[in-house]
Amino acid sequence: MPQSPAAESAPRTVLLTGAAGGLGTLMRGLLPSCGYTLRLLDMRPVEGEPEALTLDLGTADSDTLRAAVRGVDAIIHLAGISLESTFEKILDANIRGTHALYEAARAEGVRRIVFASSNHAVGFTPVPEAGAAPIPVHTPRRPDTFYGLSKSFGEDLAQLYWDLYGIETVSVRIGSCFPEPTSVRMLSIWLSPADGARLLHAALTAENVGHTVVYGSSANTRLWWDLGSARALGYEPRDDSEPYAAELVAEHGELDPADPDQAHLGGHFCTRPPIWPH
Ligand code: 15L
Repeated sequence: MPQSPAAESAPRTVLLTGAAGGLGTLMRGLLPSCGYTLRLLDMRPVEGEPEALTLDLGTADSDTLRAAVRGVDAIIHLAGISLESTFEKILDANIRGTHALYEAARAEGVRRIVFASSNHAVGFTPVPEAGAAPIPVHTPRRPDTFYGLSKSFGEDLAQLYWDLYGIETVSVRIGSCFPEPTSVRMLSIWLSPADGARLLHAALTAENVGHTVVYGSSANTRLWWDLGSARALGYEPRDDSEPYAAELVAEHGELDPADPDQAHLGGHFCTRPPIWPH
């Protein structure tokens, strides 16, 4: 079985796809302090980063993609449509794009990828009742959108490239990574940006991950899912959404499991998903 690189050869130069997006912008600000040199890539120009690569993973030719990944120690793959869209657009950006990136990684010998999966890969999972066990990572996948379906595909692709080629992936089912939680649902799935960087760092440096699926959130008091597989990578979250709870609950009320907008992990993605604007 292929082995992870030893700690002394832990990734240092990392390709960050989706660098111009919301999460990419937060992470490119934070990851250099963990010791990484980032190569930035996005289909749009990255503000203030003239050396960033501008290319569309879904349509770029294989030589261009190979050149983009050549020489990096690892890839953090955030690029793609991050809300709901038509199946055709999701197919190009998220499914073809992710496949093309893995092919380039295989061809260039990149051994570790951190894949931005999403809670929407399991979005139709019912919200756990108070006192119930947290949702495990091996819960059946129940995508809530074509977007969630593409994340489910990405997790399977990662498993295939591990089994076939020994390329390791940590698939991170990210909750809501924003500077602050802005809804009562987010109190359960919030990933503070600082914890996000800690989790990506753990996913890049843990040894022998094979293909590991983790949930991506802070240590929230109202957490819905099991962070065990993330902690096993060495992730130690330091933040908790609870200080934001009183104000959000006063404004919106507690979640109502009888409300179809609030009954599942994916929240309103299950009923009226936000549409990707581009
Ligand atoms: C996601 O996967 C989206 O990319 C992000 O924008 C949030 O909406 C998040 O899920 C969420 O569930 O809050």
